[in-house]
Amino acid sequence: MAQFQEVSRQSSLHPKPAGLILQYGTAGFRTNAKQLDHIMFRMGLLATLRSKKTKATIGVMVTASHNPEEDNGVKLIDPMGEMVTPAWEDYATQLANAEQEDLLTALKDIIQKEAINMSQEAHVFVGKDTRSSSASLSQAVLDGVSCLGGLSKDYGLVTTPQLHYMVCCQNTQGKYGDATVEGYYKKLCQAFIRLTKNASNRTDDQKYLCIDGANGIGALKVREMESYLGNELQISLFNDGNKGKLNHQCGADFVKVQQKPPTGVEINPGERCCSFDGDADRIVYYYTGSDGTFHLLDGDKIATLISTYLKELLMQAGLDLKIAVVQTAYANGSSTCYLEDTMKVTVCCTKTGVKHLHHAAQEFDIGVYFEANGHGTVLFSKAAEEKIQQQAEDGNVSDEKKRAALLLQNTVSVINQTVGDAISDMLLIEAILTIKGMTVQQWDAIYSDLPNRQLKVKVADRRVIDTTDAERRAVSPAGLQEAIDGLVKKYRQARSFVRPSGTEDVVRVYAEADTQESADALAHEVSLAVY
Ligand code: 16G
Ligand code: ZN
Repeated sequence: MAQFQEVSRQSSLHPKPAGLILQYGTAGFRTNAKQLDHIMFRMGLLATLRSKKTKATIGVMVTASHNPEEDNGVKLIDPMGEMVTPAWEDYATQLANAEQEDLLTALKDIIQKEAINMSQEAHVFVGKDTRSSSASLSQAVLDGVSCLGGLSKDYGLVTTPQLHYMVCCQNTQGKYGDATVEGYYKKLCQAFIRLTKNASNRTDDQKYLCIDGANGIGALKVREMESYLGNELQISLFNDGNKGKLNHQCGADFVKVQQKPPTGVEINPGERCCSFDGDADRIVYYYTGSDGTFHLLDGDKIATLISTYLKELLMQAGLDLKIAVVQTAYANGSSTCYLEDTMKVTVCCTKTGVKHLHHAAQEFDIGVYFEANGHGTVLFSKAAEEKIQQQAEDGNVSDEKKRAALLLQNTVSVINQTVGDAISDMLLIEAILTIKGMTVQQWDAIYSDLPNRQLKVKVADRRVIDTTDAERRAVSPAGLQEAIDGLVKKYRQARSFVRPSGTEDVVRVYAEADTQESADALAHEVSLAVY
C-alpha cells in the first residue's frame, strides 16, 4: 500500500538510534530531547491508528512538564481527553523500540491485532510547550500523521490541559465547549466572573494574585487570558519566560519539593502566590509570614478547600450527591484525617499517576482528585450535572437553594474536567476564596501539615521494589517492609513508604512525623534500608 511506502520513506528521515530503548511511562515518553525525533514520528503514526480505531479525534502533546529545558516528551490523549488505555501504552512502547527495519512489521502488527480499518478517516490534534526542541519535535509528529493519511490540526503553543480540553470538545460535538483556545478562555472566565459577582464586599486584596509561570507555556497563556477576566482578577506575573530558564529554580515542582519560594518572584509578606509547572497542569499556592516563614498550600490543601466548598453548597442546594476525595500515598496524613474525621467525606487512595486518580474519581457523583504535587481536578457524573441543572432551573425551590445550585453550575463550568489544569484550578480556588471571604492564611489554618521529607535513592535496579496497597507497602525485596515498619515505630505520628519512580531511574522515599527533624531522620534511615 502507498501509505506503508510513505511510512518507510519518511521514517528514514526520522531514524531510530540503534539499540535505544524507551518506555511509555506514567506521563508518556520523557527523556533528553535529542533522543526523541523518531519517537515523535512514530507517535504521529500511532495516534493516527488510535483515531482510526476509535473513529474520534486523538491528541498528541509534546512536553516534558517540569523536567529541565533540555528534556522533552510526548503523551497521547484519548477521545474524552483522558490518558490512553494500558494496551495502547504497550503499543506505544513496542512501536518506539522497533529497530528501523522492523518498523513496518510492528505497525502492521498493531493494525492486525486491533483490526483497524485503514480506509477510516483519522484526525489528530497536536500541541507543544515552549521548549526550544518542541517546534521540530511536533513537526515530526505531524509528519507521522500525514504519512498514514491522517488529518492533523496543529494548535501550536498550548498548555497540556488546553489540548486535553480541545480533544474532548471536538469529540463531544461542542457540548463541552468550543475546541478553540478562545472558547476555552471564554468558558472558564465567564464562569469565574459569574462566581465572583456573588461575593459582596470583595476587597482589592482578594482580587490580587501573584503567579510564578515557571518560565513556561502557562505564563504565555495567563497573559492571553487576562483580557477575558475583566478586572475581576489582578495578576502579577513573574517568571514569564522573558529572562529565566524553564523550570529552573521555579515552578510548582521546585516549590513543592524544595518547600521554598521560587526565585524570580517578589513576594511581600502575607501575599497570595501560586506556581504553575512547565506545562501548566499543576499548581501550588503559598505565602510568607511576617517573620519570613514559608507556608505551602499543596494539592492536599487544595483538595480540602474545594471539597469543603462543594459539600457546603450541596447542603445549601438540598442536593444529595456523594462526594469523595481521591489521594495518593503522598497525601499528608493530616489532610486525610481532616477529610475523614472532620469533613466526613469518603477518601480513597490510589497509585501515583493521573490516570489512576482520574479513574477512581469517576466512581462517585462528585470526585475531587489531587496529588500532593498539585495535579488534580474535580469530576462530576452526568447524573450529578443534571441534578444540579434541574435544581438551578426549578421554579419551586427556595432562593437559597437556587443560589447554591447556580453557584454549583458555574463551578462546574470553571473546572476543566478532562485533566488537572493549573489555570482552571487557579480560577476555581480564587473564586472559592472570594465566595467564602477567606484569606490564604485562613485557608492554610484548616489543618496543619505534618512535617515531611521526600528523598530519592539511586539503586542498581529499581524494579526489585514492588509495592501493594496503593504503593503504601513494599512486598519485595523480602524484609524491606519489616525494616520500614521497625523504623517508623521509633517516631511519633510517623509514616513512611518507598516506591520505584515511574519517570526517573530512582527509588523515591517519603516520610512524615511530628517534627521536621524526625521526618528528615526517618526518611534518611529508610533510604539506607533501600540499598
Ligand atoms: C508523572 C505523573 C504525575 C506523577 C508523577 C510521579 C501524569 C500525567 N503525570 O508526572 O501524576 O505524580 O509522574 O512521578 O500521570 P514519579 O513516578 O517519578 O514519582
Ligand atoms: Zn506537568
